[in-house]
Parts: sequence; structure tokens; C-alpha cells
Amino acid sequence: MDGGSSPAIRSTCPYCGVGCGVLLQPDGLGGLDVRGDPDHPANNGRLCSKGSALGETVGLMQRLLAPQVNGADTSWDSALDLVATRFSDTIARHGPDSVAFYVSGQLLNEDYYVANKLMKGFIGSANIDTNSRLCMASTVAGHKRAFGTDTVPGTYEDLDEADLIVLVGSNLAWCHPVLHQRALAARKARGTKLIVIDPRRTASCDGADLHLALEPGSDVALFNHLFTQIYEGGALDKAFLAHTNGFNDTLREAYGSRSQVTGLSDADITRFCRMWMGTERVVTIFSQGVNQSSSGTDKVNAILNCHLATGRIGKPGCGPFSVTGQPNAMGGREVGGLANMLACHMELNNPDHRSAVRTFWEAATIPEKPGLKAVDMFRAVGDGRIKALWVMHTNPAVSLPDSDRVRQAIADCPFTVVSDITAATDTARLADVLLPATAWAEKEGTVTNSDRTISRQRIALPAPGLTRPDWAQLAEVGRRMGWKRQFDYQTTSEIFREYAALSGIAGRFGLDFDISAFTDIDDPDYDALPPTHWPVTKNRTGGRFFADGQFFHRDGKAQMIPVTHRPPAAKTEPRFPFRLNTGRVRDQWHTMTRTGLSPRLSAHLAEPFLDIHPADATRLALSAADLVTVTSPVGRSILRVRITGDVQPGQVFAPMHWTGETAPSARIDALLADVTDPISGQPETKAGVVNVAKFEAAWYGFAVSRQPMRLTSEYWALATTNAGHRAELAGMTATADWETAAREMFNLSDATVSSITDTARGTARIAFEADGQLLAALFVSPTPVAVMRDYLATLPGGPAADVLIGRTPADVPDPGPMLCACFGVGVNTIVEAIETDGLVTVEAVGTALQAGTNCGSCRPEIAELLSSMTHREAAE
Ligand SMILES: Nc1nc2c(c(=O)[nH]1)N[C@H]1C(S)=C(S)[C@@H](COP(=O)(O)OP(=O)(O)OC[C@H]3O[C@@H](n4cnc5c(=O)[nH]c(N)nc54)[C@H](O)[C@@H]3O)O[C@H]1N2
Ligand SMILES: Nc1nc2c(c(=O)[nH]1)N[C@H]1C(S)=C(S)[C@@H](COP(=O)(O)OP(=O)(O)OC[C@H]3O[C@@H](n4cnc5c(=O)[nH]c(N)nc54)[C@H](O)[C@@H]3O)O[C@H]1N2
Ligand code: SF4
Ligand SMILES: [Mo]
Repeated sequence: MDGGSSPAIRSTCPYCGVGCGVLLQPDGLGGLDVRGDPDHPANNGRLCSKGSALGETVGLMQRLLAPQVNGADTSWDSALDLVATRFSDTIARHGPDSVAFYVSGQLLNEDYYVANKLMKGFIGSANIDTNSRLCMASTVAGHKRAFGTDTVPGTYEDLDEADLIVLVGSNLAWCHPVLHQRALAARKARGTKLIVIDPRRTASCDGADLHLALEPGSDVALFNHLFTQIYEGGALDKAFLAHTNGFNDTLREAYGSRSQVTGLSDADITRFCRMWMGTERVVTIFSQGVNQSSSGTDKVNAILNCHLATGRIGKPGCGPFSVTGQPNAMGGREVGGLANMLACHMELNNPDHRSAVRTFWEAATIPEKPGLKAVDMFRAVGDGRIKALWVMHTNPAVSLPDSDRVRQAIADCPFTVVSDITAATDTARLADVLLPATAWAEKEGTVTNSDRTISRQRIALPAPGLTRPDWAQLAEVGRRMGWKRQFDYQTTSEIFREYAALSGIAGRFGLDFDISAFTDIDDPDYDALPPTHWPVTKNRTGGRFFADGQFFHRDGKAQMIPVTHRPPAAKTEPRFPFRLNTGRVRDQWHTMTRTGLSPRLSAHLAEPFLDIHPADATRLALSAADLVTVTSPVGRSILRVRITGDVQPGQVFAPMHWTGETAPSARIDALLADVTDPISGQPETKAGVVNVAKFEAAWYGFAVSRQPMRLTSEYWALATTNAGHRAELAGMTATADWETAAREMFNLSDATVSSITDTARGTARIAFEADGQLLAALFVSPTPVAVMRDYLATLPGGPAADVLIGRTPADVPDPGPMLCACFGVGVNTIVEAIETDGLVTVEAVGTALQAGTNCGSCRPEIAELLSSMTHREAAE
């Protein structure tokens, strides 16, 4: 293929729910050039750091290229026969509820549709659930209680047209960066105000007018207070109230909440209420700080109640806005990927819906009772009720709470199938059968983003090895289990047409999700499908919902829900005095199977960490870069501390991304109990309880290597670099012979070594080379190793000289930790430029160094650096 001249292929980013359009240009060597699509309505050409680095993640290094049974490569026929036989046998012996599918909000609509049809229509169980249970379930439940359906009322244009944007439990700057940039653009264009409600100070607080660092889990109390103020302050929309039920009960309950539990000052609460009530065009964006809570559904309804009471819903520039996490979290909700839904927003517990779907699918029966939700599903795997499990496009051994137990449950399951693009995941390592999936850019279909836009993912690269798309794997198994006609799909377009036709039935039941205008879409039109907001019917395309006061409950009205504040389920106590909050970092995606391959993305935060307040650190005698042991009622981790005022005293924060592959003692879900919201079943992964104590390591190490390393110490964390790999290490027992240990670790039995060892001090610096080229180096010390890491990480593969000094040569400045992933600009370089050139704005830094001028994801951090330096100068 000739890269430069063929037109770019339009597709959609496989990461977050913003759903940015991308232009893909294959380089003819297996690589891809990725740019933002200026014509896609979600991003108008913008991309964040993750989207910009997509080209670095399409290599075949870690790919699973052939089916495997018990670790040995095999043919598709034998693998699929085995899967079909084992599922059929298990069902025959123990009934349909003895099997389960655990799928993902990253599947395409077409994959998801086939998975749901196979389980609910033909296997005859509703035991299909998805990682969206860990993500969007509380929002789904909240929407359904309030609106009668799971409908997102607004569109992204509302962000451009709002005068106030409130982020509740959302770190938009890092998790939906392109939407955050849209909010900042609105701020510039029309002075849109920004409020952040988050116990933690995040990058999203940069440029915010108000940050409310509320007590974890107290959102219901805050929004209940707002509700009473709306009533008292005359902000009620009385005409709109006629379209709602439940106002009086909701108000009574709202008065029962004490706003003091939020821990916020009266002045801040008053300011928040005034700004919210006084601004007609207010968008309340909410995400995992709301959903991942044992009162998640109530939090959602507390927010929706305020929008309903003011009639601020479905109109330009206003409304509640749940931003979806995964690229197709929304689509999964539409196809019925959750265990308690049917398909196309139809209900499992509605006999009319069941019968219509059964007829349409030509299925024998549709289960009447909901299937097991994610946490319960893995409990059932653990206690032997589920005997055959198929995990597709998700990594539950890492991402579910109480993950050590989940890991054990999967290991003990009599038959586990895992479909993934790599065998190097914690879950894939436990599989009996591994099925190789074609990955993003090699496969095609559709995804639905946060604002109901259906976009195409398209093929730009050939499917490598024996990989097959997820939908094709499912259809093959369906046929082999005996439903040849019903799973006779050859293309994703056939599946899409069937899905569209089924949605027409939903539409006839008066439901919102109706894309029946696509029922007869031909292949060329499906191939060319532009991004389209649903609904898509003969009479209507896209638009907002609910401004007309028409809702989906039987009487056409919305329901306000009386909600009461409940604190997080786990209580802090003397043994576990800290509240553990968890979440995401800017440049990693979930369990890092893709972003972890990119040196650029791995440079931003190369190691897992625990943020802790300076006062707590002092009390525990912790210094910067110490390691700590974090213990909870269910597990234990070892993490590097970052001492920072961004978290409140008594609270700690850790990222969710690291795994058995990248930092086995830092798997954060091992610390979280599997408590769930009683309505949505969503786990409370933002509010664990833990103890923190210094990890008394006998030695600390830092290693760089061209080739993969074998790491075995009590603590290690691995990251990809341009030159190979880097690792942080620590252990409880030091050795007298670091050279032998290093040879083993780097698998370099014969390489030439140079070393500086100080046995009395317990330090060692060891480098291996061949033909003058550096292969690997290890730095050991009894205290955290102080070397210039980002510089050393560039050296393997280059000249071996001088590496043992551990720092840049005197005439070369140390760029410091990477801040701008796109242009590779380090913190020290930026600080230096700010100081010497007197730069005062993010723009000026961009002009001087390019930093922040491509994707813009690091702009909040540059602003933070500028602000901290200005404050420092002011204080001096
Ligand atoms: N870089 C990156 N981006 C991503 C992802 C990724 O892995 N990496 N994943 C995608 C996915 S699937 C998802 S679901 C989204 C998640 O996107 P977000 O929800 O924005 O991300 P999180 O970091 O999980 O959590 C958001 C915030 O909730 C706060 N929080 C914790 N407890 C409370 C509370 O009680 N109340 C309030 N108000 N806030 C609280 C946390 O401090 C945190 O800052 O991100 C998507 N985008
Ligand atoms: N403590 C804590 N835990 C959390 C969260 C949190 O905030 N805190 N957030 C939760 C949320 S919101 C989410 S969404 C989950 C996410 O958690 P997971 O879904 O478990 O994480 P991913 O790394 O996205 O897993 C996707 C898997 O699919 C594989 N894959 C990639 N492409 C393909 C493909 O085309 N086909 C197939 N079959 N496989 C593919 C990847 O290699 C990877 O193994 O984590 C949840 N867990
Ligand atoms: S904001 Fe970033 S990760 Fe999300 S869809 Fe856009 S480019 Fe992808
Ligand atoms: Mo998510």
C-alpha cells in the first residue's frame, strides 16, 4: 500500500465515550498515522494525548494471533467446537443459568447485539452482563427511575451553549479531554463558568470558578440542599412541574438532608446554589464520582431532580449530562448488554416486549428474570453456580472489586473462554480457551458515544494472523450450538440492519431508542454512514429529548425521586483510618493493554502511586518517593507515595491501571470490597477504607533495559520506553551479589559488565554492554534511588559510556519528568523557560516550547505549574 497518496480512512477513537472522529492513514508497513477528523461533530479535528498516540499501539508485539486451548495453539475449528460443546453440555446438565457471558462497553454495537441475542434469545438465560455495570449502571437506573427510559437528554452542543458547567465526580480534563477543551472554549467565547465537585483537586479544577471538595459520598446531601433552595429561592419552573410527579415527597425528603455532612463551608454552598439557580443555561456533567457509589443511583436522581424542578432539561445549553466512559458504553445500553435489560431499551420484565423480541428473533423463549449483575456473576463463578464463562473485551481479574477473589473464582471455574487481542492480561492467563480478536483499525462496526451519536469504526489495517472479529466468534459458536439460521451473519452490515429493524419494534412500543430508518440501509450506505444522532426514524433524526415535557413513564410524566443521604458503605475505623479513592490518569487506558505499549503515554506517570496529604505523611513519617504498604479488609498493595495537598487529610487516591503484568503488588481493586448500589448493582470503587504504613524495603532499585526484564522482587513496576523498558524495584532482602542478580534479571549471562559498588553503603550501579552499546543498567540503593530517570530511560541501545553517573553529562540539561506527551517536553524544561523567559501564560509556553500546542491534554498541568511558580515568587 502506498501510504501518502491514498485518502485517509475515517474512523472513531477506541478509547473514551467522547467518540472522537479520526483519520487513519496506513504507512504501508503495518503502522498508522492518526489525526483528528475535522468533520466529526464530537471533536471537530481535536484529539487528546491518547487519541494522538494511537499509531504507537497498533504493533503486533503482544498480539494473540491464534486460538489457544490450555496454552497451546490450535485451529479455529477445534477451539470453537470445544466452546460450543462445553457450553451445550453444561446447559444440558445444569440448565441455562449455569453459564454466563461477561462482556464490555468497548464491544461494537454489532458484537454486542450478537452476544445479547445468543444469551437471552437462544441459551435462554439473562446471564450476560458487562463492565458497564462498573461504569454506567447507576446512571441507567437513575435515568429509568426519572424518565422511564435510559435517555441522555442533551447533546455536546449544549457545552458550547451553556453559561455554567458543573462537573460532579468527573475529571473531565483527563478522562474526556476533548469535551473539557470544548468547555474551556465556551469559557473563552461566552464566559461560561465552571464548577468542580470532587473531594480531590484535579486537573479539571484548573480554570474553574469554584471547587467544592465535598466529603466522599455526600453528593446527595449537596443536591438535596440545592433542591430546597430552588424551592425557596423561586427558581421552580411551575409550568414544567406539571410534567412531573413526586415533587412534594422529594422536597420533604430533601429537607431531611443536612448539608453539613458535605463538610463544605456555608459560604461555598451558598455560592454554588446561587450560581446554579441563577443560571438558566446550566449543564451538570456527572461521571464515576457519582456512579461508582453505594448510593450512586440516588446521587443521579438527586441531580436529575434539580434539573426537572427548574425545567432545565433538553433545551439548548442546559440539562443533566452523564458522560459515558467507554467508546460504546452507550451502545451497550441500547443493545441490552446489561443483565436486566432486553434489547433496544425494551424490558426483560415486560411480557409484551419479551414476546415481540422472541418472535422477531425466532427464539424459543426469552428469560423472564434478570440475569446476574457483574459482582454477583463472579460470586456465582466463585461458588460454582456458574460453570462455563465467556469473557470478551474486558479484564475482570483486574477491574472488578475484591479482584484477588475474582481472580481465584475465574481460575477455579471449570471452563473459561477469553476473547482478547493479547494473551498478556491477568484474565487471559486464567483462560482454558483463548480466542484471538481482531483489534481496532482491523475490524469494523458502529459505536454510540455520550451524546447518542452513532459513528463507524472502519478497517485500515489487515487482520493479523488468525484473528477474527468478536461478532464472528459469537456467531460461529451460535451456529455450532445449533442455531444456524439465526446466527448466519457474514457481515456487520447484516447485523446492523437486523438491529435497526428490532429498534423499530421498540419505537412502536413508544420507546426512545428507534433507529428503524436504517432497517434497509444497503452496504455502500452502511460503509459511508456519517456520524448520526439517534433517534433515526422516518419522522425524526437526532435532537434533544424532554424539553416538551414528554417522558416515557406510562402517564408521560417524569418522576422526581425522594432521596436520602447515605455515607459510603465501608466506615473508616482505627484499623483502616483512610478513605481510599480510585480513578484514572491522563495517559493510560484502564488495564494498559494498549496505552501501556506507547512510550509517549507511559512517560507521563511511569509508576503507580498513592496520593496522600502532607499532614498525614508527616504523621506516618513518610518522605517523598517512599513506598507504602496499603492494607484493607480484603487485600494489600504496595505503592509509591506522592505527598500532595490535592487530596484532603484522611483521604488517599490511587490509580486503577496497574496489573499483574505491569506492577503486581499495585493492583488497586485487590483493596476494594465488593459493595454495590442496591438498585444498580454498581460497585463502590471510589470509597474503600485502608491503612497506610511505610514499606520498610531493604533495597530500592531502578532499571533500564533494551529487552524485557524478569522481575521478581516484592515490589516492581514496569513501563515501556522508546529505548525498551524501565522498572522501579524494591525488596525486603538485599543481596551481596548484585551483578549476578542483575544478570538474571536482564537475562544477560555473558554481556560485558561495568559496575560501581559500595558494599558499606549498600549501593550498586551496574551496566551491561555489547560492542559499546548499552544493553541494560541497574541502580540500587538502601533508600529510594535518586537518578535522572527520564534521561537514563533513553540510553539503552546507545553508547554505553557514562551511564553509571546516573545523570546527564554536565553540559546537557535534564528535561525532568515528561509533561507534554506529544512533543516530549519535560517539567524542568518548562520550568526553566518560565523562569528565564518570564513566561506567564500557557500560550507563551506553547510558543516557546510547543508544549501543549497539539492535543492540549497537558495544558491544565502547565497552567498549574505557572500558577504554583507565580505563587512561589509572590511568597518569596
Ligand atoms: N485517561 C483516561 N480517560 C478515560 C479512561 C481511562 O482509563 N483513562 N476511562 C474511560 C472510562 S471507562 C470512564 S468510566 C471515564 C471515567 O471518567 P471520570 O469519572 O471523570 O474518572 P475517574 O477518575 O474514575 O473519577 C472521577 C472523579 O470522581 C471523584 N470522586 C470520588 N469520590 C467522589 C464523590 O463521592 N463525589 C464526587 N463528586 N466525586 C468523587 C474522584 O476524585 C475523581 O476525580 O473515563 C474515560 N476516560
Ligand atoms: N478501582 C477501580 N476499579 C474500576 C474503576 C475505577 O474507577 N476504580 N473503573 C471501572 C470502569 S468505569 C471500567 S469501564 C472498567 C474497565 O476495566 P476493563 O474493561 O477490565 O479494562 P480494559 O483494560 O479496558 O479491558 C479491555 C480488554 O479488552 C482487550 N481488547 C482490546 N481490544 C479488543 C478487541 O477488539 N476485542 C477483544 N475481545 N478484546 C479486546 C484488551 O486487551 C483488554 O484486555 O474498570 C472498572 N474498575
Ligand atoms: S477524548 Fe481522547 S480518548 Fe476520548 S475519544 Fe477523543 S481522542 Fe479518544
Ligand atoms: Mo468506565
